[in-house]
Amino acid sequence: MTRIEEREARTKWFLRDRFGMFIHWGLYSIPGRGEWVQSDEQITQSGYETYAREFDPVRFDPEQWALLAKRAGMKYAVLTTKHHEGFCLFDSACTDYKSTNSPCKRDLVKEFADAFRAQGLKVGFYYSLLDWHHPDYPAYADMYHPDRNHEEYKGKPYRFERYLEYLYRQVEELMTNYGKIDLLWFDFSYEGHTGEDWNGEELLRMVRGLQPDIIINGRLEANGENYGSVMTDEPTVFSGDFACPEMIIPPDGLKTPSGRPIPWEACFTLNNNWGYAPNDLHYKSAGQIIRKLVECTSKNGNMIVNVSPDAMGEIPFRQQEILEEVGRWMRKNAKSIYGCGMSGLEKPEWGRYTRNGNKIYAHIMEESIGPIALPGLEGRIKKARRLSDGFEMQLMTPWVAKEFPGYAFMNYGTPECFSFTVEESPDT
Ligand code: JFZ
Repeated sequence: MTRIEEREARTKWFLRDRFGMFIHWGLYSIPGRGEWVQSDEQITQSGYETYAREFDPVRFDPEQWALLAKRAGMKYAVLTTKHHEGFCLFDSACTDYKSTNSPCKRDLVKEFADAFRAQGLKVGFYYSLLDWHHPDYPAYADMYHPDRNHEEYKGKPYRFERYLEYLYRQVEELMTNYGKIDLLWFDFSYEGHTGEDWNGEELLRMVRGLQPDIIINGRLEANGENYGSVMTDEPTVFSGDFACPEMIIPPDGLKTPSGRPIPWEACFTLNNNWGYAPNDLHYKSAGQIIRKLVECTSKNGNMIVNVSPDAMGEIPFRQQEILEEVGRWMRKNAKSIYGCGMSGLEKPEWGRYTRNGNKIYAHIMEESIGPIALPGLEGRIKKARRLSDGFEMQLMTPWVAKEFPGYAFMNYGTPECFSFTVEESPDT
C-alpha cells in the first residue's frame, strides 16, 4: 500500500464519525484569559508557576464530560495533555511540572482516556510542540517566550536536542501508558520549522510502532494557515493523516492535485477563546454550530468543537447548553452526518446537501414561503421524508415543474434548519 492508501484506510472511522470534542484545559484555566495568557501578558516563569502550586480541579468528573460529548452526538474527543505553557495533565516521569505533582494529585489524562473510552468515544491527545516552560525550548521569537524578554535570560544558552529528547519521551509515555489512543494532534510548526526539526521521522516511527492504528494530524510540519504536504499526492512521513484548518472551512473541501480527497478536520471555539475565559461571552448559537457541521460534512470534512473547562474541572454552563441543543438536533438528524459526505450535486440556494450512497439529505437553512426547487433532481426522487419525524414531503405537481426543466419541487414551509431524505434512483 502506498502512504496515501494507508492514510485512507486509517482515517475511515474518523471520516465516518465527522464530529468531535476539543478540550483545552491547563493552568491557564486559573487566570481565565485564554491559553496564550503567559505569552500575551509576558508573565514570568516563576509568576506562572504559582498556578501549578494551586491547581486543584476538585469537581473534575470525566464521565460527565464524556456523557456531554455523547449527548451532543460527538464520537471522539481530543484533550490538551500539554499545551504551550508546558504543564502536563499526565504523570510524566520527565518533569515535575505536572498535575500529579500539584494539589490535584491526579493523572487527568488517564482519567479522561478511561472515561471517554468507557462511553464508547474515541480518544485523542493534543500535544504542544511549543513548550514555554522547558529550559531547552528555543525562543519561538522573544515575543513568545516571556522569560527571554527579561534581561537575565537574554542570550542564555539552551540545547534544543535536550528538548527534542524530552518531547520524544513524553509522546512515548502518552503512547504507552494510556491504552489504545485513536488520534494524536500535534501543535504546531511555525516559520522555518519542518517535521525534521522535531526529529519527526523517529518520533512518528515510535508513535506508529506503539499505536499502529492511530491517526495523526499534519501540524508536525504545518499550522492553522498552511496544511503542508498532506495536500500532495505523495505525502512524506511528516504529512500526517489529516489537515486541520482553524476556524475556517475550506470553500471546496480539500483535494490532492490528482483529485483524491484529503481528510480534514476544522476546529472551532464556542466563544472566541480555546482556554477558559469567563468574560468572553461571544458565544456561537447551537444553530450556527449545526450549520457549520453540515457544511463540513457536505465538503467531506470533520468538525471538532472546543470546550474550555474551568479551574475546578467543570465545563462552563453556557457551553454545556449549546452542546445539549446541538445534541437534540443530532438525535433526530445524525443520519445526515455520520458516514455522509459530498453529494456531487450543485449547492442549492436554500441550504446544503449531504450524501450517503444513494441517499441524499437536503438541509434546508433558509426560510421559504413556497415550494423549494431542487436543481438537477427532476424525475429522480423516489420518495422524500423529513428526517426528524418521518413526515412525507410532497413533491410539487408536474404542471409547475414543467415550466422549469431539470428541477424537482417540494412543498415546504418551516423556517428552521432541518433535513429530509430523498432516495435517488440508482442510475445516478
Ligand atoms: C494553536 C494554539 O496556539 C492555540 O492555543 C490552540 O491550541 C489552537 C487549536 O492551535 O493555534 C494556532 C496555531 C497555528 C496557527 C493559528 C493558531 N496558525 O499558524 O495560523
